[in-house]
Amino acid sequence: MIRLAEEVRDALAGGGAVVALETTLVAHGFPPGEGVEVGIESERQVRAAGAVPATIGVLDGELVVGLSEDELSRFDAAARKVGPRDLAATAAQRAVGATTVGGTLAVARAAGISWLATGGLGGVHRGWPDPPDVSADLAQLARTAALVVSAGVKSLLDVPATSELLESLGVPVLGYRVDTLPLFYAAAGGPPVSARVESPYEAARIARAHWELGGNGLLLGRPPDEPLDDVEPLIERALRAAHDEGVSGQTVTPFVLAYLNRESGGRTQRANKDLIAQNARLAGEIAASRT
Ligand code: PSU
Ligand code: MN
Repeated sequence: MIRLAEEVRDALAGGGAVVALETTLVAHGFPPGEGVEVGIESERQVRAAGAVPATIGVLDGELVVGLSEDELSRFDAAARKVGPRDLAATAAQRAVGATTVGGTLAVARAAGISWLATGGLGGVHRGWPDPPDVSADLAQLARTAALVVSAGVKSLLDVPATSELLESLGVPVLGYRVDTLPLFYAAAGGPPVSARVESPYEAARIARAHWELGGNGLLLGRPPDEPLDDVEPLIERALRAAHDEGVSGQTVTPFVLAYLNRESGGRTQRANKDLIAQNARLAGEIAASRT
């Protein structure tokens, strides 16, 4: 059921550096057509760092590890959003499945990939327990020995609550040259990280030590190079609009992202694209660093 691209298989067999990339952001994170470009740029960044990208998604009945450009272009808004629980059904039903971080981690683990890059991790929604929505990304990270590089968690979530839950689950939250978890668009103001790292090499060393101890997932928060520090009021307005218009569940994130993009004159979307590329680059550097 799992199909590895030849390049990925060869790299893994040679003990080489491979970085898993998700497809939910490709299919559902950007306006039609633009997500694929973001996915391709992430792959380029991983390569520039000296590692091999493995973009993961469900296609034609298979869990594909290392989608080709043609295959990637089939991930549009019609794709299912696939978390860990959805992988088997999506493959068996031969649907196109865009994997979340959680879904991607589950496949990466089966393929033997230890590094993953994304924009923002899922987590605890604001207002919990109403809605009682906690992303499956967290539980999957807690049971997968992999390091995820992100700009923190999705902008619309409750970041302190997510950070507390990660602590309960025993997931180290590292900060890349910062002492607090980045807030996606914004760099400062988040909860403290459990350890600060100064280099890709140090991040890789900590991850391997954690795995040697039987630990599983780690999160590494990398603040965007050009943070937007004034979007929080806009996020609150977007969430109120979603609530007022009865938008809930899986459709909240696309609604909020589109709202932010429109109201910020495109600034949030540019920032989102940039930080995804920066995270991919860093994940590539960590994967390629020899420890
Ligand atoms: N961050 C974004 N946009 C997204 C996501 C994260 O800015 O679309 C995706 C990621 O794939 C993440 C997923 O794994 O949302 C989490 O979704 P949920 O909260 O439904 O588990
Ligand atoms: Mn959710």
